[in-house]
Amino acid sequence: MAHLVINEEDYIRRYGPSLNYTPESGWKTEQADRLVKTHCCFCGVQCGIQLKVKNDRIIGFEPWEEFPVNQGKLCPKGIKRYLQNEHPDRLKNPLIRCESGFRSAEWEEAMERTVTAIQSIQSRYGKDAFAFLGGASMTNEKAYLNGKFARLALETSNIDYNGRLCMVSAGAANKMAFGIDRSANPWSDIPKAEVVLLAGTNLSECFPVLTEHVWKARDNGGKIIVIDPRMTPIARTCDLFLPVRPGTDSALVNGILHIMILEGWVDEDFIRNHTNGFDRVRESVHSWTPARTQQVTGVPAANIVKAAELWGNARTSILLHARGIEHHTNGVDNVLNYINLVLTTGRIGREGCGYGTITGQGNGQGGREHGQRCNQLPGGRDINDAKHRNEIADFWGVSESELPGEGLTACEIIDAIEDGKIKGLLSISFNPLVSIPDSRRTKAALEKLEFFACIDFFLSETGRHADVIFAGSLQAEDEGTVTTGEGRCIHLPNSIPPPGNARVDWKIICELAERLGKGQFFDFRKSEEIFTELCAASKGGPIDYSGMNYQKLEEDFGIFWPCPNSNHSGTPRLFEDRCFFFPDGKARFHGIDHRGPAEEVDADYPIYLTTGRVVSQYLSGNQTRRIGDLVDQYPKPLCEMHPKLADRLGILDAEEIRVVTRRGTMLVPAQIVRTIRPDTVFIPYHWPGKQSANQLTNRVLDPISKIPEFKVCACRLEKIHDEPKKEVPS
Ligand SMILES: Nc1nc2c(c(=O)[nH]1)N[C@H]1C(S)=C(S)[C@@H](COP(=O)(O)OP(=O)(O)OC[C@H]3O[C@@H](n4cnc5c(=O)[nH]c(N)nc54)[C@H](O)[C@@H]3O)O[C@H]1N2
Ligand SMILES: Nc1nc2c(c(=O)[nH]1)N[C@H]1C(S)=C(S)[C@@H](COP(=O)(O)OP(=O)(O)OC[C@H]3O[C@@H](n4cnc5c(=O)[nH]c(N)nc54)[C@H](O)[C@@H]3O)O[C@H]1N2
Ligand code: SF4
Ligand SMILES: [Mo]
Repeated sequence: MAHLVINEEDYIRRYGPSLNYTPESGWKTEQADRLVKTHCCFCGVQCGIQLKVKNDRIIGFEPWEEFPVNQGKLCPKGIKRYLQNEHPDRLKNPLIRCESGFRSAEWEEAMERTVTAIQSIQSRYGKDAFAFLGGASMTNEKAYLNGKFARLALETSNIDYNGRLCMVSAGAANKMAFGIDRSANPWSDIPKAEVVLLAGTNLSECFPVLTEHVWKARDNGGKIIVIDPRMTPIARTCDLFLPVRPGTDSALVNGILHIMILEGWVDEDFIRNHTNGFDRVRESVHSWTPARTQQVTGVPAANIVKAAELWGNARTSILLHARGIEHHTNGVDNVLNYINLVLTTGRIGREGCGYGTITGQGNGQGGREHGQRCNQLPGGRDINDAKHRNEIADFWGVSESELPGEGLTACEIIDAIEDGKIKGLLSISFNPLVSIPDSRRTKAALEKLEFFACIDFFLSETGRHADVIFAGSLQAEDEGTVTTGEGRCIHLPNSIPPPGNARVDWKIICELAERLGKGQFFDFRKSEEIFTELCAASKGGPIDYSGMNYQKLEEDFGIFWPCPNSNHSGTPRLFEDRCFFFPDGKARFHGIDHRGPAEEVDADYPIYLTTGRVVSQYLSGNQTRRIGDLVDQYPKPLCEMHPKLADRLGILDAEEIRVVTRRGTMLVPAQIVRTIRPDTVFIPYHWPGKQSANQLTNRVLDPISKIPEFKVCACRLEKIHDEPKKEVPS
């Protein structure tokens, strides 16, 4: 295999000192047997990387410069990801709960226990009393298999996935506005845009490698607008920063649209010929004068006008957003309104012109496409649509009536467990105890389960509540595909086998299915066979992969869907023909009447709390909290606050304080920074137990997407040595 060789100086310049290098003894690289060209296991950018493998162990990495998205560059997590495989905590055997905690068990016993429990629970309480939770860190193959397993083997309607905490607001809004749920442009369009608008994304910490694409736009003379309550690293280099009050984006966008319409900075031809519903937008933005918008959003009126002017008059532009606008009870509205901004100027479907949802998890895009959502069948089909149901029932060789209907979403599944309606759970690639809001309730729910099994490679905080833990596979230990934030489906070769008695995830699922008497539907011998079936199942559906195969994916750094036949080379940029995915070909505007967050600040809880990420930690932290260098960069949660707020409350930098919400209390050191609104505090959420930000957050959901409101609730700050002013309501 051809690979890139770089010398040690280059290596150190790029990646910093290595464990294998000391100034005294020089470069001590273990000689690899092979280099595997693959991708990072973390975020949705899916940077290319080459893993160094020796004797079926991963011993390091080298850059993969040919992969166009990152051209060899990696962020701190990508650099350290290889340290997971050899980690001493790696689960190598199934575990079964016992009096003293957990004991190692044989696969036979773990399987038998699980199947007996599933059958017992379902015979006593009905099929839906056993639920399945999946995840979008897993490959497309596993996403497809999870959906098929829940519907045909468990026969439950209650399957959902951790993406429900993530990109579902965009998923819903994209479908409502464009008729298709995918970013419209490849990242290579970013540098070609005259204006790049970044809404609710801490791009440089969460998608570090994309920062360079944005900076290239600036090098080309482009202007960058950032909308965020915090002046994140990318905001520090932008041309216009709008420090929006948490939860008020849809008001802000109404204010910007108000000016654009007033000034005529709209593309009337595009609106007339290619869209519906603009009149409703005119109505809903009518009263959003700059003064009113400033009052609601906290953004100075002059800068609202400036944003309208920059966006309204650009010749090319890209709007990118992530969870900052989605993690709200009005998350779908927010995304729809930002899409209104794009459609109003007609700048979409051309080079350097468009829109994108930056997907979070490694397979944030593909994980939401192939049927592991409660309302979805393969190929992005709708489980409530009779035609779609018949297509998949025929494809699987079952009758339509055998397919369960729409089930509960992820947080609703946890609620139903708490209510005693769901009694058993199988979870893979999800750590809800850390990642779902109001963790006290999540814990109560997990303790109520009659039976809980999970599949993981590290014991997670949620896993500690399990009866059975199956030792599954890390990304490098399996083969498969993922679909990146661009809509590019890429192939991940198998780098090494799972260690010890650990097994490849999908084989665990297939064996459970067989033991449940449904083996005929799960007769897969390699992941490629699952992909072939997934592609065939998607044929004719809204998300069509049917022209793809592993070889084709390898040949051209992946393929962008739709790819509806074997001669098709994929679709990097959507809507080039000005045709949207509705019968009339027109995109849809949605007039948005701004709704505030579910919990407003008041006298008792006067400060906004928002939560999110830091660069060196990943999600619930179950993977990155085990990697020393990443822990050193940011070892524990801190509560970011503005000096004005700190002064008012007499709080010093690094002083431990108490953050109180209606859900719970957290002790956390203050971090005093000038880069946050004075009415807002920020806590990253990557830690469990008493360090978990989700002790504080509010489990209220967007009515359409059912995403929780992670990005805003009301809190108060207390000095620990002061007496608390009030009892925390229980
Ligand atoms: N280092 C790191 N990278 C990651 C991840 C990780 O855990 N760690 N996770 C991956 C995943 S799954 C995801 S989903 C993405 C998330 O990527 P991002 O969405 O970029 O990250 P977050 O920190 O969740 O939130 C982004 C920003 O939203 C802002 N924000 C809060 N409230 C509002 C609001 O009301 N309006 C606006 N406009 N902004 C607001 C916050 O201040 C924050 O800077 O990152 C991916 N990449
Ligand atoms: N307060 C607050 N909470 C949040 C957010 C926020 O911004 N604020 N963000 C939300 C978002 S956007 C997200 S995406 C969620 C994420 O929340 P989770 O999905 O719960 O977080 P992960 O850390 O990815 O948990 C996945 C678990 O699966 C395991 N795992 C990972 N990959 C695989 C695999 O391929 N196979 C198997 N078998 N196991 C695997 C990991 O070891 C880990 O234990 O958190 C949400 N929670
Ligand atoms: S930017 Fe994302 S995909 Fe790239 S190295 Fe970092 S975590 Fe991995
Ligand atoms: Mo996410």
